[in-house]
Amino acid sequence: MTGADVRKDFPILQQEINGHPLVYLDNAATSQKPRPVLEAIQRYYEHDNANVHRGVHTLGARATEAYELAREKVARFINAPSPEQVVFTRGTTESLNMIAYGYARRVLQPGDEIVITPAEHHSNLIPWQQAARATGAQLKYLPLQPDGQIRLEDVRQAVTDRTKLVAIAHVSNVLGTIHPVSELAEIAHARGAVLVVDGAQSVPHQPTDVQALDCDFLAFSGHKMCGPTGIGVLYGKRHLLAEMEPTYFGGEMIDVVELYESTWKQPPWKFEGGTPIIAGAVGLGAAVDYLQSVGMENIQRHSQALAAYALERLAEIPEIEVYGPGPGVARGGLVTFNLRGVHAHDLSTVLDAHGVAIRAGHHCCQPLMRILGVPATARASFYLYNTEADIDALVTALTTAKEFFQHAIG
Ligand code: 7TS
Repeated sequence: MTGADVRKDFPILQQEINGHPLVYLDNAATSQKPRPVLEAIQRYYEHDNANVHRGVHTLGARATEAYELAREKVARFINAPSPEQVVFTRGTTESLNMIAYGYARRVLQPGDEIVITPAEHHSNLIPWQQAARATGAQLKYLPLQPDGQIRLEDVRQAVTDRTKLVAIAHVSNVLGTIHPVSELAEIAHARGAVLVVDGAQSVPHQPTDVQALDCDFLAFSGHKMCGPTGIGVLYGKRHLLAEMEPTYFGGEMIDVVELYESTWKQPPWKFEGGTPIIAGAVGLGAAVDYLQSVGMENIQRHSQALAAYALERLAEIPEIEVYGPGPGVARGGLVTFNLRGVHAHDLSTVLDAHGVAIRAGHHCCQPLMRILGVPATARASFYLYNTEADIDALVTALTTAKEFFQHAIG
């Protein structure tokens, strides 16, 4: 049950934009929210709202229960060994920064190495740049194949006894490349390094099993998986979370506070200083329920089938250049491209006039844009409620845009 069957659950999709039915193809930036998620948030505020872990009153107990239930749901969703290994954060960016501050800066020594790829989202690149600067460690970039894939032999060569961290996106937000996380974990662990996985584009789209992947940390955002903005997750192996320092200090996260020193709660609570994102967690819990009711395997199959169909249809327009893995290679549910001679921003403006929402720009991946040799690209990204008809609408709008920009294309 995907595509047209679930579309009715998303009120925002039932509207026209510029006189055309909305075709929302910007899901890699953020997904839309189904009614059960919207209702869960509303219900929480209407019936249970209170601060958590404090008041000894009924609402406080209900809010705490709802918050911790959401943690259990997320833990099951990624097959974490225990809910205590799920830290609620504001999103992927915050999760990665927390690892960089609380873990990486503690373990990195001058001369140590952090292995990453040049295709990382800035959120999985700048925190490591900063950690390297602060500690005297160095960033080491894996070479990319022309379609954005990495080769395991290059990884084996790059990861040495000096490597403390390997950080990589499971699925690239620009190229859709899927990286072999469990193989990377094996290579990293053989050298005593820790594997950080940016799951922003993978967790929403495919079944995730952190134990099978054997990643040490996993970061992802609720808003890309039908949940609200402002809530995300940091999963970590138990001993690493125990070793990691909190980034924020204050209420909620302490055990005993003395005048000159304090001690912290156990993970995950020591990382959740201040009033946590309670309604956000409740919304994310409802999103997890919703996605599981559709089935993550179904969602994965659906997004990948739409990406394959999009590749096929875009190939009908010879002036369009597509980036990333070619047909027949597994990729995430997105397609990145350019119309020759036309800036992606101009292209997306014309598409918007036809009700088609795509993302244009550098997608927070400036180093990758330099490798591709372009200032920007257009990107259509799919989710469970998209249909082949959405892609047909995209292609029709692109054909119109091509005529509109004929002078530039030449
Ligand atoms: N990592 C990847 C791979 C991403 O795609 C994104 C967001 C992030 C990290 C950061 O997530 P946040 O929720 O903390 O912002 N990517 C995109 C995108 O491709 N277009 O808009 C946001």
